[in-house]
Amino acid sequence: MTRLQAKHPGESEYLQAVQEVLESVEEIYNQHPEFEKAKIVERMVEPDRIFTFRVTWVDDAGQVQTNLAYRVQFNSAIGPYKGGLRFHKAVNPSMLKFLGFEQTFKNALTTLPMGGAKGGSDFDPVGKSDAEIMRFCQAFMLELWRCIGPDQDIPAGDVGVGAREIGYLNGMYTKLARQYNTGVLTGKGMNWGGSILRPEATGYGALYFLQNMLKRESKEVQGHKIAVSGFGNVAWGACKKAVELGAKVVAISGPDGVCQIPGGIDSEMIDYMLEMRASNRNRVEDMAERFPEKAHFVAGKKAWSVPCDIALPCAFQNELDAEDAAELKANGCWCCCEVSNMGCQPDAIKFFQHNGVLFAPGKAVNAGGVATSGLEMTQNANHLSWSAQEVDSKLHFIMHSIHESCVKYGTQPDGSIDYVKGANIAGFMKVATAMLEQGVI
Ligand code: 2IT
Repeated sequence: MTRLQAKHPGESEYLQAVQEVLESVEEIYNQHPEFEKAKIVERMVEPDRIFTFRVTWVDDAGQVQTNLAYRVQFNSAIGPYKGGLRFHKAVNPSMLKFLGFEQTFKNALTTLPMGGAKGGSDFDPVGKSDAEIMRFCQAFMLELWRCIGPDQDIPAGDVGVGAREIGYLNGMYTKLARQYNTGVLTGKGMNWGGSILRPEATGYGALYFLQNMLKRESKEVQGHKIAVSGFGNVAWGACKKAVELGAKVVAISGPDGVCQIPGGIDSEMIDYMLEMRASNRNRVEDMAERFPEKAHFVAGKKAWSVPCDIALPCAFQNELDAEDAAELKANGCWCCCEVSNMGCQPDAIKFFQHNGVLFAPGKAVNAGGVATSGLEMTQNANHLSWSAQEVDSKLHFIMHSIHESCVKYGTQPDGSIDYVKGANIAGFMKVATAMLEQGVI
């Protein structure tokens, strides 16, 4: 780790992600001298390559704007590079390296043949018009298109990149490549190669994983109070499925504060989350203004301040710290299912694990999103169009398999499951074995 720190100065998020995995796999790694001999860890912690490019575009005021953009192709031992694009003002190489590293393990857990990648830009969508979003996406694709392809690297959405952005990106790709290639991006619209249920899949998959966790404890989702952070695509899908399963979502939060919803979120409010995301205003207070009789806004507070049974971080990395974890526990929370990538800080995870709060990490919980991207790729390659029931039953199966993998590798001597360890070891074993079998490259 010390050598890695020296090689990646200041890349704290990336080092945080690597540290967690190395801690989890240390024991099993030491039992496999062939991994050590092939220097699997030293190779696995470095991305295969990173493309860096400038994106220049013109805003609505006629001003020329320049952003930085990247594609981190992390690991392709088990399949073509696959992972989302993030548009957010804080995007930098360290963030995309941590996300690409996590993606490699997550994709390995899905049971599907996909390698790991991540990309994006420090472009800030907040306050941008639709026309500005389109011009930025087009300028971004002008560079990215040479790095991607259906058997090479298949990007998708992430924070700040949803169905609208994938549309603009795909339009420009088609124009540049002079061929309609359905398999180059996932998260496409339903009329042009997209998979039914892809928009919902990350949130739905998270709730299916939660169901598997609770079943082991002879509990169920129904009747419990859930606090959710965020109001983007992932939070939206999680709320939809939580309500369908009979839970009560009592809080959603944003960068400006939290909306308390004592009666539980309803379908009208869930639909409104999509408008909030599309508006690029990035404020959760809009929900309380639109539904004053149902939601109450508290400025500067997180969702974790609202008493609940289950916490679902669905927004951004490191969004839940040790203090939040203690407040949740003190208010009666007994389960935290991390939906955002690396949503909980290491101290918060330790607190949950040492205080009897069930915890599962993002790379297991949120893998339903990329798994359904994989299902979209299969449909594209075979000119198929599966029904919602078909996709949903495959998603159920995949989330169940991921849970089984966590149980296989994460069962502790006392019978409890360390989901962090389980997910990391399961992902690691698959990628490490594939790397070993394919030689030193
Ligand atoms: O973090 C993730 O898994 C995603 N943003 C989805 C990636 C994908 O390729 O669907």
